[in-house]
Amino acid sequence: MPSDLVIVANRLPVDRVTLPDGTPGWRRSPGGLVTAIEPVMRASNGSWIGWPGGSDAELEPFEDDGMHLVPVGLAACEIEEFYEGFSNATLWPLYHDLVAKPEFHREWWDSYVTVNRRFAERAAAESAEGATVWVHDYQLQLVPQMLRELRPDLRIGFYLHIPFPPPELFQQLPWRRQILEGLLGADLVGFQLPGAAANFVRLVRQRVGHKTHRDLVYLPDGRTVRAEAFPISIDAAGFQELAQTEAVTQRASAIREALGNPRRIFLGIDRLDYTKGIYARLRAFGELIRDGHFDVEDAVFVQVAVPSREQVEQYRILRDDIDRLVGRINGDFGRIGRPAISYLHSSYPREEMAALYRAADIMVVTPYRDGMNLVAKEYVACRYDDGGALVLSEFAGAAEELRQAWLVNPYDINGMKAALLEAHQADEKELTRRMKAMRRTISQHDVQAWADSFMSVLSETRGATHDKAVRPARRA
Ligand code: GDG
Repeated sequence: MPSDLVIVANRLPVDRVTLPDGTPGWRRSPGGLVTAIEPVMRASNGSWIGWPGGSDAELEPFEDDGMHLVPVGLAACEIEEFYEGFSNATLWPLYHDLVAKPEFHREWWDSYVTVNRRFAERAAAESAEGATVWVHDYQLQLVPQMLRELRPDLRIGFYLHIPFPPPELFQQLPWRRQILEGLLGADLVGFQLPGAAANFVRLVRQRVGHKTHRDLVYLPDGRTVRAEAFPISIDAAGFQELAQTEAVTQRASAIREALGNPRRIFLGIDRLDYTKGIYARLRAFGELIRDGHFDVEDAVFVQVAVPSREQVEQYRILRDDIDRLVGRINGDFGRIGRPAISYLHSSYPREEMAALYRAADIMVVTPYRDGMNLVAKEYVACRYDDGGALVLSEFAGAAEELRQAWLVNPYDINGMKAALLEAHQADEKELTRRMKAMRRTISQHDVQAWADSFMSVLSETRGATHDKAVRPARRA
């Protein structure tokens, strides 16, 4: 049955897996997008279109835990060219300040176009007359325009979860104009931060030649597109509730016990990604031990690195680099039963994440560039005791809201060392003051508020037109 609300995202909120008895089944997949959208979907009975992972033959739509899920298949060569290639080795580094060098390949682009078209066609088929379609993220930037051509009756929103780069960087992309035009198929284009929305509007003016005013773009066909920031958040109450359960409380003490009850536990939890600054933060911690500021008897760093994009070369190189660094730091400073860094290359259930947040005294989040960073917000949500410290990169979107964190520049190792030390030495009064303020922010701006505000602006934006006589701006 066609739906009135359709979510289109690269991934379904479940992964195709082989169960222990050998039969195929589904497992919840981790990741920011899933964490953010799930509660919204449940509340509105919609459909979710996405890739189930793997390259199985086309799967039929199915119901899972109250959600109507519509799988879109990818062939093995599309996983390589569309997903690992154009999405994760071209767009991902380009949109994250060139932290790694983006690769430009024409075959990858062709595959990106093909797969975007498949998603658009699927969305067109699933949508009821006048339905709202919400397209997500950098893998699907052509879908809004393709979908609008197929179904002009739809209300289309697009949300970018990662940063949108300044024109100076975006202009490197050989297909810059096609991407901008793809996004302009939406009625509303949402970003994490106002700066990203401003970058987009400026590029549209310069590169496509449309007239713009503040956050509005005036198209020659009379349509108006709005570009606006909607900083994403988490299910703050849900996290707090989980953190308060007996099981999580006990597990948090068991973790501290297993680590030898050190005076201070530092924690990092990230997908193993070169944008997250894992290497630099571990180096800073290692140097603090070397310089005699910490002793492995009273401080330990727990780093969870969730396996990610393991087929992409840059990610394999990063994994090797971190393995070597951790080995060296533990070899130099660890003692029997007391490693300086407890390094875990694995993913964990939500309960274990909450227990780690509860066990940690200092949460260290140091990306070189991050759209938002939900881990920082989850840590704050779990600190219902108003304790714990957050060390946060200025270059994470979350830094615009969590002003009371110890803000650091991850490129400045000495600055990072100073902040880690300060957070480590802060007294309880200082910790409480900062954490209380951050908790207030998170509880007021949770994921429900995020989704509600996007949806409400989208419903006002749809159908907005302007006088077609508006003259286009000068073409760059
Ligand atoms: C992108 C943007 C933006 C992680 N490991 C496990 C696990 N997770 C969950 C965390 C958190 C989410 O995944 C990670 O979100 P982040 O925001 O930290 O980072 P990205 O994956 O890079 O997300 C980012 C986000 O989209 C949302 O718009 O904030 O900037 O890059 O929720 O808890 N969850 C479980 N086990 C794990 O091992 N259960």
